[in-house]
Amino acid sequence: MIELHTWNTPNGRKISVALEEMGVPYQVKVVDITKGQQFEPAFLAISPNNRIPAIVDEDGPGGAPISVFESGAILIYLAEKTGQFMPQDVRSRVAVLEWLMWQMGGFGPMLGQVHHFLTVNEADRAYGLNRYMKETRRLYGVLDGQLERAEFVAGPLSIADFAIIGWAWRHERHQVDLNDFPRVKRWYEGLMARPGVKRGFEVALS
Ligand SMILES: N[C@@H](CCC(=O)N[C@@H](CS)C(=O)NCC(=O)O)C(=O)O
Repeated sequence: MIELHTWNTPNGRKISVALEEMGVPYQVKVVDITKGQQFEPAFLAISPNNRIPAIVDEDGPGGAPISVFESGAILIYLAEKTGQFMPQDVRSRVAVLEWLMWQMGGFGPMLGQVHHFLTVNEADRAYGLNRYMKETRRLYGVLDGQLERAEFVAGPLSIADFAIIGWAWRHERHQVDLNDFPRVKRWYEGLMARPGVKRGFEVALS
């Protein structure tokens, strides 16, 4: 049984979606980041950067427990553990890692800045909101272009799709209309119709 330490956010949802799609049993351990629980010593012991998500796998390598923080590292760990959603051959694997890193470095941090600047008072908002909204739309355009060439982001369905959909799930919050990105819309609706993905978004994380 894997413990998933998390909260109801895009980064948290990536992992519940992956676990559901992989059919791995897990137990949710809620970390309420609105109450500062991410700073509690027991959580910092497994996630020293005080951010969700993190996992503890009692049955780690060699049968010994392992903890993993950073959602990208968790997705790679789970793919390697289960042999799912990450191809073995180097070319295909590189494509998955490229799009996973693209999400981790851009299609998440930049979208999160839009969420932030939408909450600040109007006097402080304009420069940041304009900058990050522009970058968010550029990233959606890059994704749309990739999905014109491939059914899923790296070819076959992979952990990169789970990482990206965690954030695309919040498109209304960062004020992106998916009708402006028709291939992203097709990909998004197709993934959201999958039973595993659905369960991953429905499971209670708070
Ligand atoms: N790069 C990290 C980012 C995780 C992250 O930003 N988590 C947020 C919620 S989505 C968090 O735990 N924030 C609490 C805090 O900053 O104190 C990952 O992908 O795991």
